[in-house]
Amino acid sequence: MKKALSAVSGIAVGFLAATVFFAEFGGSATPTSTASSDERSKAEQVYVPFGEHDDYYLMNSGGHSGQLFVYGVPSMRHIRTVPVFTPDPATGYGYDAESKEMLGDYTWGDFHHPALSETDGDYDGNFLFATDVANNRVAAIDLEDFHTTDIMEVPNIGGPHCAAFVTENTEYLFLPTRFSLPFEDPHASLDDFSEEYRGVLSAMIFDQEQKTFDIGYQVALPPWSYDKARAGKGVSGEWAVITTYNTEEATTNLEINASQADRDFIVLFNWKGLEEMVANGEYEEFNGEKMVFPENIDEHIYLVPVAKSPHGVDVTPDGTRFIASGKLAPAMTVFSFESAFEAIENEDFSGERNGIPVLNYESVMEREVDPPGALGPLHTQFDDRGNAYTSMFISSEVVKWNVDSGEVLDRHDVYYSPGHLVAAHGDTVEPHGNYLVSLNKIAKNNFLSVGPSHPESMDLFDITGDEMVHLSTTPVNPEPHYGQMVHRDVLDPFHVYPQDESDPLAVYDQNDTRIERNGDHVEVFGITMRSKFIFDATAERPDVIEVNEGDTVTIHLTNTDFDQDITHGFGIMDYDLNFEQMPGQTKTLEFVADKSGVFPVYCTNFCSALHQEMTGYLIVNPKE
Ligand SMILES: [Cu+2]
Repeated sequence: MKKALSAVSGIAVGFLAATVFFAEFGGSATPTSTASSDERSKAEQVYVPFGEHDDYYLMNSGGHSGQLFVYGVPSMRHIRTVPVFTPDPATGYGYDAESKEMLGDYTWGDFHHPALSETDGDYDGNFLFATDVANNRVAAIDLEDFHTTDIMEVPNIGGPHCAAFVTENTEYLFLPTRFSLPFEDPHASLDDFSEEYRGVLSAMIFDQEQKTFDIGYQVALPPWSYDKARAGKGVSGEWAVITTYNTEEATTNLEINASQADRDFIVLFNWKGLEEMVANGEYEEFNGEKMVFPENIDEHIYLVPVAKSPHGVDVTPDGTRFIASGKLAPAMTVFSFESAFEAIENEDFSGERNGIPVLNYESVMEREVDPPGALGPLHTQFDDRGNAYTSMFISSEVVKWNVDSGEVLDRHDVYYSPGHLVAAHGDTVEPHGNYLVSLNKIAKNNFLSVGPSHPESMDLFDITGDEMVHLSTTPVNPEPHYGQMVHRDVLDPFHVYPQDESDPLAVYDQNDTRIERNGDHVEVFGITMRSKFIFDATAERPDVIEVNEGDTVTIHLTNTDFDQDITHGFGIMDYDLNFEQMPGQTKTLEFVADKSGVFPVYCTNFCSALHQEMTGYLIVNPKE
């Protein structure tokens, strides 16, 4: 495994190069002019010399921007924005026919927790999954080209905040939801919340060959809010855990009313058992889905009491324990999966809620870890030496502690108010134990002021030693709810779309370019290449499309520059249309020519010395 080794060699190379760099440009690198040698060594650790690449990809959710942000670690440089739930003119996502259909009519999404696909409990680099809390959508980003490949709107659910968390071999992604909604009667009154509402969990399946989602089954959970979820690993591989809050079933002023009970619950369920039940036809058809009702079965779904209003729940790399962090209780609670299985076996229950057995807290809980003065524990990541790292939202720090003993080993401030932490492979069976990033909600005055709205921020830590070393702080696009840090060797993106002779819309030879008219439908089969558009090679002006006002126009374009990084664009002035076209790619634009006149078209993505000449015209003749 590369991990620590590459970090160490990276530091050594970085040190050499940085020495040269700082020697040459000594005066301009302001922070070093007054920095101690200790500070310089931090700078060298995050410096990636020209010609070298970062060790890790950090893929952060972009919250209500609906986008994915990709950074390099340790440099923390922003490398790419990938649009997922939101249209993006820079790439034409949401403009071309295929992505427009995928997005539907939505103009925003609330991208929460990203999850990489896994094989044997570690990232396999194939896909990244995302959920949209605002519009009940789930998306897959293909990591071969870093583009969104499928989006599905999931019925019956109310904001998949807990998602997406995948099982060890990406059998399922679970989408438990933040809001409970009316179940049978879509207009059921809030007065009847406890009887008429449900918080539905959706077990999603992703077909990696077809690159499409499907729903395996759904579970009609009690009318509570579901906050975070994790799939088990190894011994707990067939199980998953979800935190709940508002088990008070309050319908207003949740700040107070959902914080009354001393304990909420973790839902512990056996996804494999539920899968087998559903395969045997033991479910009820509900609104087109296979729905399981926990109160009607006597196995597979249990509740574990937990300190009030928990937020995160995380599973240790070896899969033996799950750790809940109570945002209103200052402790991390360590639970044993094996004790839970034993309690289930022995029916060691303290009662039931909504028809679901509640396991005896004392039997399942292993220890409560309560570092003095540490407030607001939220999320936990892991290293490769048996240690856990938990973010403290209120006391703005990371606490490092040993999972086996509960001993607190180190604490370090972050700047400020951390939500999630993300470590290198930090939620897999094999964490790398070298880098940890704190995703902070607040930056205050860390960066140049850009007005009243301050950026969020990321703190990078070196966690290879006994003490965490703070390396850098970086502004970050809002809002990173979570991230995935994956080693660069796991991914292998391609650079040019392969020629696809079976695609009837693709044109690879200038002689095949053409403009076809069928009634009031005009269809263009054209080419983009350095440095021109060819819509019809036989025409007097091959770079002109002439249509009549009111025509439906379909333009298929193929970029025939099969060269790395020769990307073109296609923008039509005054028609609010633009897309990016990567090497070898075929894309389609569809619109109604509802304005007459002469409209320049041009390449929007700088491509060559004669990029400025890469133009043409759309001529729309007025109605007679
Ligand atoms: Cu171009």
